[in-house]
Amino acid sequence: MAPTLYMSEISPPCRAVLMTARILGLTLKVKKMDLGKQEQLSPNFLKINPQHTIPTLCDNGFVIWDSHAIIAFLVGKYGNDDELYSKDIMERALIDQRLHFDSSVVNNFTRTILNPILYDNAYINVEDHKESILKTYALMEKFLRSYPWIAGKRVTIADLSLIPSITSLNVIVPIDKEDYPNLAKWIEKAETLPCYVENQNGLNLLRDLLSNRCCCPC
Ligand SMILES: N[C@@H](CCC(=O)N[C@@H](CS)C(=O)NCC(=O)O)C(=O)O
Repeated sequence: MAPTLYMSEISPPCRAVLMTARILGLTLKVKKMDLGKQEQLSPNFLKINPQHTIPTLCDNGFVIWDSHAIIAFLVGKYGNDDELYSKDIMERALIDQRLHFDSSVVNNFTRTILNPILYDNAYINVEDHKESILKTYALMEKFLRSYPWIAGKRVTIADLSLIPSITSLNVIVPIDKEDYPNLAKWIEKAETLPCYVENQNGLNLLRDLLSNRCCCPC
């Protein structure tokens, strides 16, 4: 039976799971959640995930949440090889470092900026977030100095995780190609991946939503 994914396309970590499933050729049974209606707080969903976050995956009775854990699980269970998540100790350590960077640094912005918009119908002031977002771009630029992809010569789950996060930030504070050439190139390459379509849909929704919710556009 296909694993069930509780998700919303607008959510960057959900898009990371959709991209991973697409690259693995895995069909998911998708259950869309409306965070605006707080569906994640329904008693039924809380029984599945008491932390009430999406993405959440149910695979034959096994429940796992947090996109980073989910995509590693999907590659381990459904991947034909370890291309996306190397078993080489050093290669995997680098992938893990980038995943934790996404989880602890980049996702902070998507949470701080997007949650008030999604849950409270709030407006955001881009200027309040610009400096820290630019610092994140500067770090990504450095990470991409030695390799074309974020953790080496080929696409890994670290790219699949960071692509939705960074492209979402790009909607809020556009990435200047002159200042961040490696980062801009990485996004251009990401856009050519067949699985990118899974990011594009949600990104379009996000762009529409943010177009009338951001003050002080930069
Ligand atoms: N680190 C988590 C973040 C998950 C997360 O915060 N998801 C948001 C949507 S982008 C959510 O479910 N918010 C609902 C809530 O926290 O109640 C992941 O990567 O899955």
